Amino acid sequence: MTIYRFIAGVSLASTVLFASSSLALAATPPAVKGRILLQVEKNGEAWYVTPDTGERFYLKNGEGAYAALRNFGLGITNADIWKIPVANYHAPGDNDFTGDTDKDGFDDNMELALGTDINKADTDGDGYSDSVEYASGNSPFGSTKIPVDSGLVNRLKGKIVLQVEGKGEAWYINPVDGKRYYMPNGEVAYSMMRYMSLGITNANLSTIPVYSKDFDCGESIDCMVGAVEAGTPSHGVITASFELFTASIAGKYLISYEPPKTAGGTFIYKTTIISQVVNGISTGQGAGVVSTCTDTDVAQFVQFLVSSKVNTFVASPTMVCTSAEPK
Ligand SMILES: [Ca+2]
Ligand SMILES: [Ca+2]
Ligand SMILES: [Ca+2]
Repeated sequence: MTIYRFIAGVSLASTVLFASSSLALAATPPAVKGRILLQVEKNGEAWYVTPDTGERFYLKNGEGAYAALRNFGLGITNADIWKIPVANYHAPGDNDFTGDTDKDGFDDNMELALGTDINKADTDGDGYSDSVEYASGNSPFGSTKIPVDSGLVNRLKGKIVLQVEGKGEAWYINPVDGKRYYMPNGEVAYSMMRYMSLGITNANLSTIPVYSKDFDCGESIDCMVGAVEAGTPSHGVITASFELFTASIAGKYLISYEPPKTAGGTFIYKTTIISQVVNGISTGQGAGVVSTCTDTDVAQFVQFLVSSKVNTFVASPTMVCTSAEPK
């Protein structure tokens, strides 16, 4: 029995998809739905293609990947997830790698998610280690087989599932092998998804529509930056303190972004004050601005978002916006 254990040093995509640049695509081809694509002609940017609508979402980094897990994740019961084969994967660059205490071939992180004993190589004491049991389709908890449900696996291929009866553990169902890959956090998810990706040319990527529903970035500025760079409508919460003229301001703000509807069009961003203190006095909630920006180069807005992360808002000379207090 071979236990596959992917190790560090694996570089970018192995296969370039649609290498023929003359191929014109009318819609997202089924082969890329649920897959991760890597832009090999740029800097290896990674995109997740939604399995249902075939739209691509930009995975900027680990934070972006974590946001994707939360937004795209479907709840799954423990009874159902048990019917999906498990892949044994240790992601390159997994900084939270907690090792394999009992040396059974499964990292502790993975065992905690699976419910096997992290201190016992052979949880059920039948002579076969925990990872060997899963790899051979046997239960590590007793003398039964894992009841793989191929119909369920096929329905979930390319999807991200979250264990609603557990701690929200996230798994990606790889459409290539129909196995579930555990993603304990955004960094692991990001490196794992890149590892499993397909290379794609810029021309072919451009035929796949960008994710168009409002994307909830939570408190991740990196996620919001990624969404804005990609042209996905998005919102996120910024916590910042800054000086404006003679005022010291600290607050929590909801910021939303609507991309231009057409090339060269305007984009809109809105702020809503969740809480704000000016010179030590609370100004309450709700007030904010709606800005229609005539500069189509969203790089300026991205710069604003990035600067908010370190509380040094950069005023943009070229991002010209018409702002109004909301009614
Ligand atoms: Ca182990
Ligand atoms: Ca074990
Ligand atoms: Ca066993």
